[in-house]
Amino acid sequence: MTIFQRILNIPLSSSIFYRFNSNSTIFALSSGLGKCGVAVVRVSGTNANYAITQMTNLKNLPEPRKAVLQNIKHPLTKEIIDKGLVLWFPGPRSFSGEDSCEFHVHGGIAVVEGILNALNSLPNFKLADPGEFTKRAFLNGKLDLTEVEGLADLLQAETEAQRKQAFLQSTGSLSKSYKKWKDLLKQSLANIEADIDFAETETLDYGLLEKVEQNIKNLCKELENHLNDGCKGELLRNGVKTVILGEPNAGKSSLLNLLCHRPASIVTPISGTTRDVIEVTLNIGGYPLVLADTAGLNINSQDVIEIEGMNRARDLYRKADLIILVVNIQSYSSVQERYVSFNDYLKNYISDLGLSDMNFRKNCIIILNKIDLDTRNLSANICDKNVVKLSCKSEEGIIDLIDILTKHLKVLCGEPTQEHPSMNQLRHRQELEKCYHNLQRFLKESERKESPDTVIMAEYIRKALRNLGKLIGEVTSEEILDIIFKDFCIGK
Ligand SMILES: Nc1nc2c(ncn2[C@@H]2O[C@H](COP(=O)(O)OP(=O)(O)OP(=O)(O)O)[C@@H](O)[C@H]2O)c(=O)[nH]1
Ligand SMILES: [Mg+2]
Repeated sequence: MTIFQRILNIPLSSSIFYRFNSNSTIFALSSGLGKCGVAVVRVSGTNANYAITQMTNLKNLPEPRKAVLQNIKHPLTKEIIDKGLVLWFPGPRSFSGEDSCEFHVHGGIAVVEGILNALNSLPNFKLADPGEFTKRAFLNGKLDLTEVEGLADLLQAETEAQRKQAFLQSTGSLSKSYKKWKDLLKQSLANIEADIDFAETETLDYGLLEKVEQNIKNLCKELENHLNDGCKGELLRNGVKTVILGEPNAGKSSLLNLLCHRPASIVTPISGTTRDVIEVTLNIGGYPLVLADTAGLNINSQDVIEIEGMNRARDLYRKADLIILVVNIQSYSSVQERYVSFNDYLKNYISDLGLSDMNFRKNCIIILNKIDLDTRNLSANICDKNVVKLSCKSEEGIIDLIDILTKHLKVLCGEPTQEHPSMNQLRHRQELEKCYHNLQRFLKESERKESPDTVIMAEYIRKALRNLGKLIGEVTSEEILDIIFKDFCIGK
Protein backbone atom coordinates (compact mmCIF):
# COMPACT_ATOMS: atom_id res chain seq x y z
CA MET A 1 0.00 0.00 0.00
CA THR A 2 1.43 3.40 -0.99
CA ILE A 3 1.62 6.34 1.42
CA PHE A 4 -0.92 8.09 -0.75
CA GLN A 5 -3.39 5.24 -0.40
CA ARG A 6 -2.86 5.16 3.37
CA ILE A 7 -3.51 8.87 3.68
CA LEU A 8 -6.59 8.72 1.52
CA ASN A 9 -7.79 5.57 3.17
CA ILE A 10 -8.34 3.78 -0.14
CA PRO A 11 -9.12 0.09 0.13
CA LEU A 12 -6.79 -1.96 -2.06
CA SER A 13 -9.65 -3.31 -4.14
CA SER A 14 -10.72 0.15 -5.29
CA SER A 15 -7.26 1.18 -6.39
CA ILE A 16 -6.75 1.10 -10.10
CA PHE A 17 -3.06 0.45 -9.63
CA TYR A 18 -3.81 -2.99 -8.28
CA ARG A 19 -6.27 -3.95 -10.94
CA PHE A 20 -4.07 -3.29 -13.93
CA ASN A 21 -2.38 -6.39 -15.10
CA SER A 22 -2.28 -6.74 -18.83
CA ASN A 23 -0.27 -9.46 -20.52
CA SER A 24 -1.35 -8.84 -24.07
CA THR A 25 0.58 -6.79 -26.58
CA ILE A 26 -1.64 -4.39 -28.50
CA PHE A 27 -1.28 -2.97 -31.99
CA ALA A 28 -3.21 -0.56 -34.20
CA LEU A 29 -2.98 1.83 -37.09
CA SER A 30 -2.32 5.17 -35.38
CA SER A 31 -2.47 7.39 -38.46
CA GLY A 32 -5.74 8.00 -40.32
CA LEU A 33 -7.31 5.20 -42.32
CA GLY A 34 -7.34 5.59 -46.09
CA LYS A 35 -4.82 6.15 -48.85
CA CYS A 36 -2.05 8.46 -47.64
CA GLY A 37 1.70 9.01 -47.91
CA VAL A 38 2.78 7.30 -44.71
CA ALA A 39 0.91 5.09 -42.26
CA VAL A 40 2.07 4.57 -38.69
CA VAL A 41 1.33 1.24 -36.98
CA ARG A 42 1.95 1.25 -33.25
CA VAL A 43 2.70 -1.73 -30.99
CA SER A 44 2.78 -1.72 -27.16
CA GLY A 45 3.22 -4.44 -24.55
CA THR A 46 5.61 -7.00 -23.14
CA ASN A 47 6.18 -8.74 -26.47
CA ALA A 48 6.61 -5.58 -28.57
CA ASN A 49 10.23 -6.58 -29.26
CA TYR A 50 8.94 -9.73 -31.05
CA ALA A 51 7.27 -7.56 -33.65
CA ILE A 52 10.70 -6.23 -34.64
CA THR A 53 12.69 -9.45 -34.45
CA GLN A 54 10.00 -11.52 -36.20
CA MET A 55 9.03 -9.02 -38.89
CA THR A 56 12.43 -7.64 -39.93
CA ASN A 57 15.88 -9.09 -40.61
CA LEU A 58 17.34 -7.36 -37.55
CA LYS A 59 19.16 -9.81 -35.27
CA ASN A 60 19.18 -7.32 -32.38
CA LEU A 61 16.79 -4.57 -31.43
CA PRO A 62 17.71 -1.22 -33.00
CA GLU A 63 19.02 1.68 -30.96
CA PRO A 64 16.08 3.18 -28.99
CA ARG A 65 14.18 5.99 -30.71
CA LYS A 66 16.31 5.84 -33.90
CA ALA A 67 14.55 5.01 -37.15
CA VAL A 68 16.01 2.17 -39.23
CA LEU A 69 14.96 1.29 -42.77
CA GLN A 70 13.97 -2.36 -43.08
CA ASN A 71 12.10 -4.82 -45.25
CA ILE A 72 9.02 -5.69 -43.21
CA LYS A 73 7.83 -9.25 -43.63
CA HIS A 74 5.05 -11.55 -42.47
CA PRO A 75 6.44 -13.62 -39.56
CA LEU A 76 4.94 -16.91 -40.83
CA THR A 77 5.02 -16.71 -44.65
CA LYS A 78 8.19 -14.55 -44.61
CA GLU A 79 6.77 -12.61 -47.56
CA ILE A 80 7.97 -9.01 -47.67
CA ILE A 81 4.96 -6.72 -47.18
CA ASP A 82 6.68 -3.34 -47.56
CA LYS A 83 9.90 -1.49 -46.91
CA GLY A 84 9.64 1.10 -44.14
CA LEU A 85 11.00 2.65 -40.98
CA VAL A 86 11.10 0.75 -37.72
CA LEU A 87 11.42 2.46 -34.32
CA TRP A 88 12.02 0.86 -30.94
CA PHE A 89 10.86 2.56 -27.68
CA PRO A 90 11.82 0.47 -24.66
CA GLY A 91 9.63 1.07 -21.58
CA PRO A 92 9.27 3.00 -19.41
CA ARG A 93 10.50 5.78 -21.76
CA SER A 94 7.67 5.31 -24.20
CA PHE A 95 4.22 6.91 -24.61
CA SER A 96 2.45 4.02 -22.88
CA GLY A 97 5.28 3.31 -20.43
CA GLU A 98 5.55 -0.21 -21.88
CA ASP A 99 7.98 -1.60 -24.45
CA SER A 100 6.70 -0.22 -27.75
CA CYS A 101 7.61 -0.03 -31.40
CA GLU A 102 6.35 1.64 -34.55
CA PHE A 103 6.30 0.73 -38.21
CA HIS A 104 6.15 3.65 -40.65
CA VAL A 105 5.04 2.16 -43.95
CA HIS A 106 3.43 3.33 -47.19
CA GLY A 107 -0.11 4.47 -46.54
CA GLY A 108 -1.90 2.08 -48.91
CA ILE A 109 -4.90 0.17 -47.64
CA ALA A 110 -3.43 -3.26 -48.57
CA VAL A 111 -0.04 -2.41 -47.03
CA VAL A 112 -1.66 -1.44 -43.73
CA GLU A 113 -3.87 -4.53 -43.80
CA GLY A 114 -0.79 -6.70 -44.47
CA ILE A 115 1.09 -5.23 -41.47
CA LEU A 116 -1.93 -5.59 -39.17
CA ASN A 117 -2.44 -9.21 -40.28
CA ALA A 118 1.24 -9.96 -39.69
CA LEU A 119 1.06 -8.53 -36.17
CA ASN A 120 -2.13 -10.45 -35.48
CA SER A 121 -0.32 -13.72 -36.22
CA LEU A 122 2.16 -13.15 -33.38
CA PRO A 123 1.38 -14.91 -30.07
CA ASN A 124 -0.56 -12.87 -27.53
CA PHE A 125 -0.92 -9.88 -29.88
CA LYS A 126 -4.34 -8.23 -30.15
CA LEU A 127 -5.84 -5.23 -31.93
CA ALA A 128 -6.03 -2.29 -29.51
CA ASP A 129 -9.36 -0.96 -28.25
CA PRO A 130 -10.09 2.75 -28.77
CA GLY A 131 -7.80 4.77 -26.49
CA GLU A 132 -6.03 1.66 -25.16
CA PHE A 133 -2.50 3.04 -25.68
CA THR A 134 -3.47 6.13 -23.67
CA LYS A 135 -5.26 4.02 -21.05
CA ARG A 136 -2.07 2.03 -20.55
CA ALA A 137 -0.10 5.28 -20.32
CA PHE A 138 -2.53 6.45 -17.62
CA LEU A 139 -2.40 3.16 -15.72
CA ASN A 140 1.40 3.20 -15.87
CA GLY A 141 1.44 6.69 -14.37
CA LYS A 142 2.71 8.45 -17.54
CA LEU A 143 -0.34 10.77 -17.63
CA ASP A 144 -2.92 11.75 -15.04
CA LEU A 145 -6.61 11.90 -15.81
CA THR A 146 -6.78 15.63 -16.59
CA GLU A 147 -3.86 15.18 -18.99
CA VAL A 148 -5.68 12.26 -20.64
CA GLU A 149 -8.76 14.49 -21.05
CA GLY A 150 -6.54 17.22 -22.49
CA LEU A 151 -5.15 14.73 -24.99
CA ALA A 152 -8.68 13.67 -26.00
CA ASP A 153 -9.56 17.35 -26.51
CA LEU A 154 -6.38 17.89 -28.52
CA LEU A 155 -7.53 15.20 -30.94
CA GLN A 156 -10.96 16.87 -31.18
CA ALA A 157 -9.74 20.50 -31.29
CA GLU A 158 -10.98 22.34 -34.37
CA THR A 159 -9.79 25.87 -33.68
CA GLU A 160 -6.50 27.42 -32.64
CA ALA A 161 -7.73 28.52 -29.20
CA GLN A 162 -9.19 25.05 -28.53
CA ARG A 163 -5.88 23.50 -29.53
CA LYS A 164 -3.99 25.81 -27.15
CA GLN A 165 -6.26 25.00 -24.23
CA ALA A 166 -6.13 21.25 -24.91
CA PHE A 167 -2.36 21.26 -25.38
CA LEU A 168 -1.78 23.09 -22.10
CA GLN A 169 -4.04 20.63 -20.30
CA SER A 170 -2.45 17.58 -21.94
CA THR A 171 0.95 18.76 -20.74
CA GLY A 172 -0.15 19.12 -17.14
CA SER A 173 -1.12 22.78 -16.69
CA LEU A 174 -4.34 21.95 -14.81
CA SER A 175 -2.95 19.04 -12.84
CA LYS A 176 -0.11 21.27 -11.62
CA SER A 177 -2.61 23.43 -9.71
CA TYR A 178 -4.57 20.43 -8.48
CA LYS A 179 -1.42 18.66 -7.28
CA LYS A 180 -0.28 21.83 -5.48
CA TRP A 181 -3.63 21.98 -3.66
CA LYS A 182 -3.40 18.30 -2.86
CA ASP A 183 0.06 18.70 -1.33
CA LEU A 184 -1.22 21.52 0.81
CA LEU A 185 -4.13 19.39 2.03
CA LYS A 186 -1.84 16.44 2.71
CA GLN A 187 0.39 18.69 4.82
CA SER A 188 -2.64 20.08 6.64
CA LEU A 189 -3.93 16.59 7.32
CA ALA A 190 -0.57 15.47 8.66
CA ASN A 191 -0.55 18.45 11.03
CA ILE A 192 -4.05 17.73 12.29
CA GLU A 193 -3.31 14.05 12.73
CA ALA A 194 -0.18 14.95 14.67
CA ASP A 195 -2.35 17.15 16.88
CA ILE A 196 -4.81 14.29 17.44
CA ASP A 197 -2.07 11.74 18.22
CA PHE A 198 0.36 13.75 20.30
CA ALA A 199 -1.38 16.84 21.63
CA GLU A 200 -1.80 15.40 25.12
CA THR A 201 1.71 14.02 25.54
CA GLU A 202 3.97 16.29 23.57
CA THR A 203 4.28 19.99 22.92
CA LEU A 204 3.41 20.80 19.34
CA ASP A 205 4.39 23.87 17.42
CA TYR A 206 2.20 26.59 18.94
CA GLY A 207 -0.45 27.80 16.54
CA LEU A 208 -0.11 24.90 14.12
CA LEU A 209 -3.87 24.47 13.84
CA GLU A 210 -4.33 28.19 13.26
CA LYS A 211 -1.81 27.95 10.44
CA VAL A 212 -3.72 25.05 8.90
CA GLU A 213 -6.94 27.02 9.18
CA GLN A 214 -5.38 30.00 7.40
CA ASN A 215 -4.01 27.74 4.64
CA ILE A 216 -7.45 26.21 4.09
CA LYS A 217 -9.02 29.67 3.96
CA ASN A 218 -6.50 30.71 1.29
CA LEU A 219 -7.14 27.53 -0.66
CA CYS A 220 -10.89 28.19 -0.54
CA LYS A 221 -10.26 31.63 -2.06
CA GLU A 222 -8.20 30.06 -4.88
CA LEU A 223 -10.93 27.49 -5.47
CA GLU A 224 -13.58 30.21 -5.59
CA ASN A 225 -11.59 32.10 -8.24
CA HIS A 226 -11.08 28.93 -10.24
CA LEU A 227 -14.78 27.99 -10.07
CA ASN A 228 -16.11 31.51 -10.76
CA ASP A 229 -14.29 31.98 -14.05
CA GLY A 230 -17.46 32.51 -16.10
CA CYS A 231 -17.14 28.98 -17.53
CA LYS A 232 -14.56 30.32 -19.98
CA GLY A 233 -12.85 26.96 -20.48
CA GLU A 234 -16.16 25.17 -21.01
CA LEU A 235 -17.25 27.78 -23.60
CA LEU A 236 -13.98 27.36 -25.47
CA ARG A 237 -14.22 23.58 -25.35
CA ASN A 238 -17.87 23.32 -26.42
CA GLY A 239 -18.26 26.42 -28.62
CA VAL A 240 -19.99 29.72 -27.84
CA LYS A 241 -23.73 29.32 -28.43
CA THR A 242 -24.80 32.31 -30.51
CA VAL A 243 -28.30 33.08 -31.74
CA ILE A 244 -29.31 35.40 -34.59
CA LEU A 245 -32.56 37.22 -33.82
CA GLY A 246 -34.60 39.92 -35.52
CA GLU A 247 -37.81 40.76 -37.35
CA PRO A 248 -38.81 38.72 -40.43
CA ASN A 249 -36.92 39.61 -43.60
CA ALA A 250 -34.15 41.47 -41.74
CA GLY A 251 -31.50 39.30 -43.39
CA LYS A 252 -30.78 36.80 -40.59
CA SER A 253 -30.44 33.80 -42.88
CA SER A 254 -28.37 35.84 -45.35
CA LEU A 255 -26.03 36.67 -42.46
CA LEU A 256 -25.65 33.03 -41.43
CA ASN A 257 -24.89 32.05 -45.03
CA LEU A 258 -22.39 34.87 -45.38
CA LEU A 259 -20.52 33.77 -42.26
CA CYS A 260 -20.43 30.08 -43.16
CA HIS A 261 -19.76 30.65 -46.90
CA ARG A 262 -22.55 28.32 -48.05
CA PRO A 263 -26.34 28.45 -48.49
CA ALA A 264 -27.06 26.58 -45.24
CA SER A 265 -30.30 28.52 -44.66
CA ILE A 266 -33.03 29.28 -47.22
CA VAL A 267 -33.19 32.94 -48.24
CA THR A 268 -36.21 34.42 -50.05
CA PRO A 269 -37.87 37.86 -50.16
CA ILE A 270 -40.91 36.30 -48.46
CA SER A 271 -41.35 37.30 -44.85
CA GLY A 272 -41.34 34.29 -42.50
CA THR A 273 -39.12 32.02 -44.64
CA THR A 274 -37.19 30.47 -41.75
CA ARG A 275 -39.09 28.38 -39.22
CA ASP A 276 -36.72 25.70 -37.97
CA VAL A 277 -33.47 26.50 -36.21
CA ILE A 278 -30.51 26.19 -38.58
CA GLU A 279 -27.23 25.62 -36.75
CA VAL A 280 -23.66 25.78 -38.06
CA THR A 281 -20.30 25.56 -36.30
CA LEU A 282 -17.72 28.16 -37.29
CA ASN A 283 -14.15 29.06 -36.54
CA ILE A 284 -13.99 32.81 -35.93
CA GLY A 285 -10.52 34.17 -35.23
CA GLY A 286 -9.50 30.79 -33.78
CA TYR A 287 -12.53 30.53 -31.48
CA PRO A 288 -15.43 28.09 -31.90
CA LEU A 289 -18.84 29.61 -32.57
CA VAL A 290 -22.05 27.58 -32.69
CA LEU A 291 -24.30 29.88 -34.69
CA ALA A 292 -28.09 29.47 -34.95
CA ASP A 293 -30.40 31.15 -37.47
CA THR A 294 -33.97 31.47 -36.22
CA ALA A 295 -37.47 32.38 -37.35
CA GLY A 296 -38.17 36.11 -37.59
CA LEU A 297 -39.98 37.42 -34.52
CA ASN A 298 -43.40 38.76 -35.45
CA ILE A 299 -45.67 39.04 -32.44
CA ASN A 300 -48.73 39.63 -34.63
CA SER A 301 -48.42 36.32 -36.44
CA GLN A 302 -51.35 33.87 -36.26
CA ASP A 303 -49.56 31.18 -38.26
CA VAL A 304 -49.05 28.10 -36.04
CA ILE A 305 -45.84 27.08 -37.79
CA GLU A 306 -44.38 30.57 -37.47
CA ILE A 307 -45.44 30.72 -33.80
CA GLU A 308 -43.66 27.41 -33.12
CA GLY A 309 -40.58 28.74 -34.92
CA MET A 310 -40.64 31.87 -32.73
CA ASN A 311 -40.96 29.76 -29.56
CA ARG A 312 -37.83 27.90 -30.62
CA ALA A 313 -36.04 31.17 -31.30
CA ARG A 314 -36.93 32.55 -27.85
CA ASP A 315 -35.89 29.30 -26.21
CA LEU A 316 -32.45 29.57 -27.84
CA TYR A 317 -32.30 33.22 -26.83
CA ARG A 318 -32.62 32.26 -23.15
CA LYS A 319 -29.79 29.72 -23.43
CA ALA A 320 -27.45 31.72 -25.68
CA ASP A 321 -23.99 32.90 -24.64
CA LEU A 322 -23.99 35.59 -27.32
CA ILE A 323 -26.80 37.33 -29.25
CA ILE A 324 -26.71 38.86 -32.71
CA LEU A 325 -29.66 41.19 -33.26
CA VAL A 326 -30.33 42.04 -36.90
CA VAL A 327 -32.03 45.34 -37.75
CA ASN A 328 -33.19 46.14 -41.28
CA ILE A 329 -32.20 49.69 -42.18
CA GLN A 330 -35.25 49.96 -44.44
CA SER A 331 -37.55 49.34 -41.48
CA TYR A 332 -35.69 52.00 -39.48
CA SER A 333 -35.77 54.41 -42.40
CA SER A 334 -39.56 54.10 -42.77
CA VAL A 335 -40.21 55.28 -39.18
CA GLN A 336 -37.02 57.17 -38.36
CA GLU A 337 -38.84 60.53 -37.90
CA ARG A 338 -40.73 59.11 -34.92
CA TYR A 339 -37.58 58.53 -32.86
CA VAL A 340 -35.05 60.87 -31.30
CA SER A 341 -32.19 58.49 -31.97
CA PHE A 342 -31.31 55.05 -33.32
CA ASN A 343 -31.00 53.86 -29.72
CA ASP A 344 -34.53 55.00 -29.08
CA TYR A 345 -35.71 53.04 -32.14
CA LEU A 346 -33.74 50.03 -30.93
CA LYS A 347 -35.49 49.99 -27.56
CA ASN A 348 -38.84 49.93 -29.29
CA TYR A 349 -37.67 47.32 -31.82
CA ILE A 350 -36.53 44.96 -29.05
CA SER A 351 -39.82 45.42 -27.24
CA ASP A 352 -41.77 44.76 -30.47
CA LEU A 353 -39.89 41.48 -30.86
CA GLY A 354 -41.19 40.48 -27.42
CA LEU A 355 -37.69 40.49 -25.91
CA SER A 356 -37.96 43.58 -23.77
CA ASP A 357 -37.30 41.87 -20.47
CA MET A 358 -33.79 40.85 -21.45
CA ASN A 359 -30.55 42.65 -20.93
CA PHE A 360 -29.47 43.23 -24.51
CA ARG A 361 -26.34 45.23 -23.96
CA LYS A 362 -24.56 42.31 -22.32
CA ASN A 363 -22.98 40.00 -24.92
CA CYS A 364 -25.04 41.38 -27.77
CA ILE A 365 -23.96 42.57 -31.19
CA ILE A 366 -26.37 44.73 -33.18
CA ILE A 367 -26.25 44.52 -36.94
CA LEU A 368 -27.73 47.25 -39.06
CA ASN A 369 -28.25 45.30 -42.27
CA LYS A 370 -28.94 46.20 -45.89
CA ILE A 371 -26.84 49.40 -45.78
CA ASP A 372 -26.57 49.11 -49.58
CA LEU A 373 -30.19 50.33 -49.51
CA ASP A 374 -29.44 53.26 -47.19
CA THR A 375 -30.41 55.93 -49.72
CA ARG A 376 -30.91 58.57 -47.01
CA ASN A 377 -27.47 57.86 -45.53
CA LEU A 378 -29.01 57.37 -42.07
CA SER A 379 -26.25 55.00 -40.98
CA ALA A 380 -23.73 57.88 -41.06
CA ASN A 381 -25.30 59.26 -37.85
CA ILE A 382 -25.05 56.00 -35.95
CA CYS A 383 -21.75 55.82 -34.08
CA ASP A 384 -22.07 53.02 -31.54
CA LYS A 385 -19.13 50.60 -31.35
CA ASN A 386 -21.52 47.73 -30.74
CA VAL A 387 -23.51 48.44 -33.91
CA VAL A 388 -22.08 46.92 -37.09
CA LYS A 389 -23.20 48.48 -40.37
CA LEU A 390 -23.44 45.64 -42.86
CA SER A 391 -24.67 44.64 -46.26
CA CYS A 392 -25.09 40.90 -46.64
CA LYS A 393 -25.50 41.60 -50.35
CA SER A 394 -22.30 43.58 -51.06
CA GLU A 395 -20.47 42.17 -47.98
CA GLU A 396 -19.55 45.70 -46.91
CA GLY A 397 -18.88 45.70 -43.15
CA ILE A 398 -18.05 42.00 -42.90
CA ILE A 399 -14.51 42.70 -41.62
CA ASP A 400 -15.94 44.90 -38.84
CA LEU A 401 -18.35 42.12 -37.96
CA ILE A 402 -15.63 39.45 -37.76
CA ASP A 403 -13.58 41.87 -35.66
CA ILE A 404 -16.28 42.53 -33.12
CA LEU A 405 -17.27 38.84 -33.01
CA THR A 406 -13.65 37.88 -32.28
CA LYS A 407 -13.47 40.47 -29.50
CA HIS A 408 -16.59 39.06 -27.85
CA LEU A 409 -15.33 35.49 -28.21
CA LYS A 410 -11.98 36.40 -26.69
CA VAL A 411 -13.70 37.85 -23.64
CA LEU A 412 -16.11 34.93 -23.31
CA CYS A 413 -13.54 32.16 -23.80
CA GLY A 414 -10.52 33.84 -22.23
CA GLU A 415 -6.98 33.01 -23.18
CA PRO A 416 -5.71 30.07 -21.15
CA THR A 417 -2.04 30.21 -20.23
CA GLN A 418 0.33 27.83 -18.49
CA GLU A 419 -0.05 29.89 -15.29
CA HIS A 420 -3.82 30.32 -15.55
CA PRO A 421 -5.30 27.28 -17.24
CA SER A 422 -9.08 27.16 -17.54
CA MET A 423 -11.17 24.36 -16.19
CA ASN A 424 -13.28 23.07 -19.06
CA GLN A 425 -15.24 20.02 -18.01
CA LEU A 426 -18.29 19.44 -15.86
CA ARG A 427 -16.52 16.52 -14.15
CA HIS A 428 -13.83 18.87 -12.88
CA ARG A 429 -16.32 21.51 -11.77
CA GLN A 430 -18.41 18.96 -9.84
CA GLU A 431 -15.40 17.45 -8.06
CA LEU A 432 -13.94 20.87 -7.19
CA GLU A 433 -17.30 22.07 -5.87
CA LYS A 434 -17.45 19.01 -3.60
CA CYS A 435 -13.88 19.71 -2.50
CA TYR A 436 -14.78 23.33 -1.74
CA HIS A 437 -17.83 22.30 0.32
CA ASN A 438 -15.79 19.84 2.35
CA LEU A 439 -13.28 22.57 3.11
CA GLN A 440 -16.10 24.93 4.10
CA ARG A 441 -17.35 22.27 6.51
CA PHE A 442 -13.83 21.99 7.87
CA LEU A 443 -13.74 25.75 8.48
CA LYS A 444 -17.16 25.70 10.11
CA GLU A 445 -16.01 23.02 12.54
CA SER A 446 -12.72 24.81 13.24
CA GLU A 447 -14.54 28.05 13.98
CA ARG A 448 -16.90 26.47 16.50
CA LYS A 449 -16.88 28.32 19.81
CA GLU A 450 -16.69 25.24 22.03
CA SER A 451 -13.57 23.22 21.35
CA PRO A 452 -13.67 22.07 17.72
CA ASP A 453 -13.42 18.36 17.03
CA THR A 454 -10.12 17.76 15.25
CA VAL A 455 -11.14 14.22 14.29
CA ILE A 456 -14.10 15.63 12.32
CA MET A 457 -11.85 18.32 10.84
CA ALA A 458 -9.38 15.69 9.66
CA GLU A 459 -12.22 13.73 8.09
CA TYR A 460 -13.31 16.75 6.00
CA ILE A 461 -9.76 17.24 4.74
CA ARG A 462 -9.58 13.55 3.88
CA LYS A 463 -12.80 13.93 1.88
CA ALA A 464 -11.48 17.03 0.09
CA LEU A 465 -8.28 15.15 -0.72
CA ARG A 466 -10.33 12.32 -2.14
CA ASN A 467 -12.15 14.82 -4.42
CA LEU A 468 -8.82 16.07 -5.78
CA GLY A 469 -7.60 12.48 -6.11
CA LYS A 470 -10.66 11.69 -8.24
CA LEU A 471 -10.00 14.73 -10.37
CA ILE A 472 -6.52 13.70 -11.40
CA GLY A 473 -7.42 10.02 -11.46
CA GLU A 474 -5.52 8.73 -8.45
CA VAL A 475 -8.85 7.38 -7.26
CA THR A 476 -11.18 6.34 -10.02
CA SER A 477 -13.62 3.73 -11.24
CA GLU A 478 -13.92 1.72 -14.46
CA GLU A 479 -17.12 3.63 -15.17
CA ILE A 480 -15.35 7.01 -15.23
CA LEU A 481 -12.47 5.59 -17.27
CA ASP A 482 -14.89 4.12 -19.81
CA ILE A 483 -16.57 7.51 -20.25
CA ILE A 484 -13.24 9.28 -20.73
CA PHE A 485 -11.58 6.75 -23.04
CA LYS A 486 -14.63 6.27 -25.26
CA ASP A 487 -13.81 9.63 -26.89
CA PHE A 488 -10.49 8.32 -28.17
CA CYS A 489 -9.97 6.67 -31.50
CA ILE A 490 -8.30 3.32 -32.12
CA GLY A 491 -4.55 3.75 -32.27
CA LYS A 492 -4.33 6.51 -29.64
N1 LIG B 1 -30.26 44.58 -50.71
C1 LIG B 1 -30.08 43.72 -49.73
N2 LIG B 1 -30.89 42.68 -49.59
C2 LIG B 1 -30.67 41.80 -48.58
C3 LIG B 1 -29.58 41.96 -47.69
N3 LIG B 1 -29.63 40.95 -46.80
C4 LIG B 1 -30.70 40.19 -47.13
N4 LIG B 1 -31.32 40.69 -48.19
C5 LIG B 1 -32.52 40.19 -48.85
O1 LIG B 1 -33.60 40.28 -47.93
C6 LIG B 1 -34.50 39.20 -48.11
C7 LIG B 1 -34.68 38.43 -46.81
O2 LIG B 1 -33.47 37.87 -46.44
P1 LIG B 1 -33.37 36.65 -45.43
O3 LIG B 1 -31.94 36.42 -45.17
O4 LIG B 1 -34.17 35.50 -45.90
O5 LIG B 1 -34.07 37.30 -44.17
P2 LIG B 1 -34.50 36.60 -42.80
O6 LIG B 1 -34.29 37.59 -41.73
O7 LIG B 1 -33.83 35.31 -42.66
O8 LIG B 1 -36.06 36.40 -43.02
P3 LIG B 1 -37.05 35.35 -42.31
O9 LIG B 1 -36.46 34.01 -42.41
O10 LIG B 1 -38.28 35.48 -43.11
O11 LIG B 1 -37.24 35.81 -40.93
C8 LIG B 1 -33.90 38.34 -49.22
O12 LIG B 1 -34.50 38.69 -50.45
C9 LIG B 1 -32.44 38.75 -49.22
O13 LIG B 1 -31.81 38.58 -50.48
C10 LIG B 1 -28.72 43.08 -47.88
O14 LIG B 1 -27.76 43.32 -47.15
N5 LIG B 1 -29.02 43.91 -48.91
MG1 LIG C 1 -34.54 33.42 -42.47
